Amino acid sequence: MCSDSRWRHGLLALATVGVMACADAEPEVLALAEDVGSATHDPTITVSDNEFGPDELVVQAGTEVTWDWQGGSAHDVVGPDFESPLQDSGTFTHTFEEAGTYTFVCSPHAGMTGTVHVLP
Ligand SMILES: [Cu+2]
Repeated sequence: MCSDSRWRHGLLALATVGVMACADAEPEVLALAEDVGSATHDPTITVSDNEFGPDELVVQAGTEVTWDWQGGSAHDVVGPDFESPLQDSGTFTHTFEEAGTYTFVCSPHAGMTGTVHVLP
């Protein structure tokens, strides 16, 4: 009886952690907001320890975005339909063909997130 209720409690705790992790860092494509501003002329995002700079970028559809590793630690870039290797130097590129707002994360670092707004 006692062990059965402990087991249930453990399961509930695991489920709660799972939900929180998803809400914090699940890459997704969102509808594009009206007022995201105009497209940048420099579609490059620096990957440093531990943030993306800038962490928000606006581009036209069809633009190739480059992530450029400058930090000393290993990071990756994981979006809804693209994923870089886990690396500590070099670059990664992805071309955004469809309008929308794309969130991306660094999978080892929970607070390391960024957004690309793609204009039609
Ligand atoms: Cu990272």
